[in-house]
Amino acid sequence: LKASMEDVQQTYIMIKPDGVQRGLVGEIISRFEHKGFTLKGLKLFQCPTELAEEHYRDLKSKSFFPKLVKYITSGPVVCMAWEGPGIVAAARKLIGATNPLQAEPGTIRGDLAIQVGRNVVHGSDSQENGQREVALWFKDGELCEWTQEITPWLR
Ligand code: RTP
Repeated sequence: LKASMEDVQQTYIMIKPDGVQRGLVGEIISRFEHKGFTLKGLKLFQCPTELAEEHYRDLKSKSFFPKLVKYITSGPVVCMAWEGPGIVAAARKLIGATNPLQAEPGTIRGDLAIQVGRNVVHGSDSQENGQREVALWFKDGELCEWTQEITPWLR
């Protein structure tokens, strides 16, 4: 699918506990804000074990699953719903490869992390998961409708 301004999507972005502990919240939010995407939901949240397990249910069989759940529940995370054209793939690009040592410089993980088990941020990997994860982490009424004055060169 070619990227187009009409292809408006939602994605779930989460700053993981290491990102919060290291004081990277502002920096990470800025990357998405500066790109021009629209923030629809935002909260600091202590994730319960059951929710972490549900979020990462596709990884249940992996050897690192228990460690992953422990990591995600080890301290507050910042939950975000973002909207914009082609945002699911674009956000994954901004975030960079899962292993921060393989992530390109200029990406969030490429610039800010060195360990796969401490890779500071999550982004939905498909449109379907974007919808699923936004619904999983946010309750009704926690998302906002608003329009942004977008400068003509971003249209
Ligand atoms: P995320 O879901 O967090 O955005 O990450 P991803 O799609 O880039 O990577 P995925 O394969 O879905 O893995 C989810 C998270 O599990 C941790 N992980 N640890 N070998 C390991 O120890 C290992 N592999 C993956 C990472 O925190 C990864 O982001």
